[in-house]
Amino acid sequence: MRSEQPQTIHLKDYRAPDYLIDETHLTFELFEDHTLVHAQLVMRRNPAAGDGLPPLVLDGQQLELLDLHLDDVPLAAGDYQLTDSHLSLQPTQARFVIDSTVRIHPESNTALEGLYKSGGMFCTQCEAEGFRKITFYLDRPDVMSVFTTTLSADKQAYPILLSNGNPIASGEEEDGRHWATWQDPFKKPAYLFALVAGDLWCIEDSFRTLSGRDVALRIYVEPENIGKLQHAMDSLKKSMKWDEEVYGREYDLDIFMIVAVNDFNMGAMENKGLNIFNSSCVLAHPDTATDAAHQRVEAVVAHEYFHNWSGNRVTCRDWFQLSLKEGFTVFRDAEFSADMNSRTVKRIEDVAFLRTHQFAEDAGPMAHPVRPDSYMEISNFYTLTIYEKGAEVLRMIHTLLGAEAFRKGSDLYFERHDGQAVTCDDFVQAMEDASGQDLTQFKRWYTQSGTPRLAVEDCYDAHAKTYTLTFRQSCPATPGQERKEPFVIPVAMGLLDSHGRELPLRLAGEAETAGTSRVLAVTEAVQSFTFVEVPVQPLPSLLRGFSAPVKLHYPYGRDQLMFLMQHDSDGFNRWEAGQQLAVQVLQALVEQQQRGEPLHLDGRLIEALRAVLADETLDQAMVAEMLSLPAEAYLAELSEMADVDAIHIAREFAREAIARELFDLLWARYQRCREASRSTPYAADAAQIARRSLQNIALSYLMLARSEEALDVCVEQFEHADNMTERLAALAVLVNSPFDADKANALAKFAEHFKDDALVMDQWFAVQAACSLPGGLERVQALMHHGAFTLKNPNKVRALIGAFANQNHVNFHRIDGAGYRFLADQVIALNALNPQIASRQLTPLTRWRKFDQTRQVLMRAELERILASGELSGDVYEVLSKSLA
Ligand code: 0A1
Ligand code: ZN
Repeated sequence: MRSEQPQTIHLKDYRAPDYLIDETHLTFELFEDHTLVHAQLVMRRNPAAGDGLPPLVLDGQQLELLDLHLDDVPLAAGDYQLTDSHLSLQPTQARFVIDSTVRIHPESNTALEGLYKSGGMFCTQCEAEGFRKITFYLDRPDVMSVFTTTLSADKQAYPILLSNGNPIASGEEEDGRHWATWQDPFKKPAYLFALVAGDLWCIEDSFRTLSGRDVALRIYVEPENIGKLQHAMDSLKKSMKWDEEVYGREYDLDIFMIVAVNDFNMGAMENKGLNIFNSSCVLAHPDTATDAAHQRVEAVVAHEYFHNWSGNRVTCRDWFQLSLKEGFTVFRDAEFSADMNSRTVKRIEDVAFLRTHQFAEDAGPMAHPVRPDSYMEISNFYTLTIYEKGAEVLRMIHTLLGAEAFRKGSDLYFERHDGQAVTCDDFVQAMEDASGQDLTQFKRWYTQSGTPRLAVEDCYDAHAKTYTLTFRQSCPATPGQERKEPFVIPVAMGLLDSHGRELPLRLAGEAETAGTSRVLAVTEAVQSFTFVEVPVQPLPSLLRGFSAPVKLHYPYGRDQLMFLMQHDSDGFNRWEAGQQLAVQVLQALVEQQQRGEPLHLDGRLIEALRAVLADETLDQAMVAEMLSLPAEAYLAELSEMADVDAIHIAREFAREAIARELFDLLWARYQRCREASRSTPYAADAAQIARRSLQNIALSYLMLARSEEALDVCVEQFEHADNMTERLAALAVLVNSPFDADKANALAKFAEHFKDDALVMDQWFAVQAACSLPGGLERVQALMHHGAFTLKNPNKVRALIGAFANQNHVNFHRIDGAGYRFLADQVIALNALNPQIASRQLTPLTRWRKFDQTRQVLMRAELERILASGELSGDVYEVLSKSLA
């Protein structure tokens, strides 16, 4: 909790640390009602930080100091200063050893930061600044040390004792306790420290690296989940191989461990050699996890594994550089997933997510650059901008340099900076040095916030056979940044003739044509590109593969979009044309609704989808993506002022029309998919995942017919599916249907069957929380009292409160403000338990500027009420103060 106003920390104030820690020796004595931590720090003056011996200021919070020695001499109260965040003392020599003993209370740590208990096990979360809640330390990523860790605990309750690196010794004590010592040979910052103690089982495998070393792989869980680990293990081995093949990166320790814990603030954490995962990102079994969950496990296992190089071997100098490791690692895991699954579908999913959520962040009060200039609470900066936009920045470098030069750049980066804590500038420098390209202007992507807008006009000169594209870029003002300089925007593009054939591309002044798809680098505020020898008026396909995170505006007509849907050689842009067509049609419906007119749907949307459904040659996953209308949240993001009710009505109207007009086609495809499901055993492979996604979206349309025959197939799928993907989809469709008795029956059966599986119950909560039928808030309030719900488990909070506030727009934005009041109450309660989770749940309220006057007033009032509610954490305070500014 905050005892004084939180301070803003600025990048410009960065200074190298005064002291370094060469060795860190830790001893943990774990007990049920407290833990003793002894730390021996072998320190020296940092030669790079100047002369003299400044005071040593160690970070430390919520620590009860029991004992302190400097070079074996006990220090008395007058020899040091202690505040609630620091311990200061005066060294007398350039080299010295500090010994401290503190008492901490993991058993009552509900913030899940530092050392805490999740169920019956001890575990840690130290990124970003959790280590200071474990012991007094220089808790900053540019202080890297070699760690040796000894843990001792009751042997029966905690038979497994783990930490980073390799096990080097273990033994028993007389009183039923035992101990183990681990040593990590690699220097690391404190945020990568981890320990685990518990009654855990593991599965074991091994991987032979490219240089022929055998690495032991272990995944630990509580015994009841031992049968749900194979998918994570397979994903880990694929990741290790991929990183060798694509980036030349070999694993470096003899053992790699993953531990699954139930209470975790984020997805997972890349602690050196000992990754700790939210169980939702490790456990996967066809009976209990959907295809999407399987894919998430694969992606998160890869992400954390890839951090071993992009994050651990080369780490961040300071937390302003967070995207150095996160943007790069998200880019790496996205490419891995693209290689393991369908590349186009992966890109569609990522872009839909980015445009809906990151663009909204960029347009809101918490907007910040990929490399922020300041923050109050670093936990608030694990954002979509740092992660997802950061990955887009890396993707653009990849696009501009080409795969080969990019690989040279990453090799140079890893080689040059191995064992160091560096900056985003160092990364870009390596890319420049390896490629010979100047990225000075490109670096504005790191420093300027906001989503650029790119407007495009074209002109065909039939006489001269030239075609000119003119780009105009601009970027809206964001907090602290009124004016922006032009970005470097790579625009991948092609030109289509009236038969849908791709035209060869040659720019004026070029000697030869350069294929039929190429990248234009837009660098000026206004810039034209003229193509020569263009035989006919072409239709441009722009921003292929979403080559830059911008809002593109080209005045496509609906017929042109239908044409691109059919003919564009770029799969992503075929989908994008369909989305733009749907957006245009839905926006027209929203306007009709706002004017009080009867709704009239442009039949071209139906015809376009009919063609998609009828085309048996298309990948089923693509068909499913193309049948999915843009989400309400995306339509809201695109609006100047979001009319949640009109958007919901318009979108439902369109879905019902599609269901009615295309019923027979949907029915036929559904039946064939379901039949294939019944006759083939489940596998989480790309072909089956594609089939199930088509089947499930078809089912959701069929049920809009509200007919008995649709209900029958839905209930059949719910009852007889042999996997969670089909079962949960059927449940979700039932929950959103008017068949109250079947719905209640299905919900009750599901809960009875899965009541002991926390992750499945999360799905059960989320499906109900997201249901847009009237009465949503009351249903959520009732579920808060369900025996399986607790505010102390972040997954439960996300499943019920998060799903309601983020996915259930009509109910959350109820015009009487009750949804807002509910969320504010939960944030106030969470603030006292878990500030990081409290602050994250606040996000929907921070977007108040998007809504009408009545809602704005109601939302602001709730933000003000939280602000006035008492002792606020720095996390919540920062978000509130920026949102109300
Ligand atoms: N580095 C992790 C994310 C992470 C960040 C903070 C955490 O606790 C506050 C936990 C995990 C990743 O990128 O996966
Ligand atoms: Zn990460």
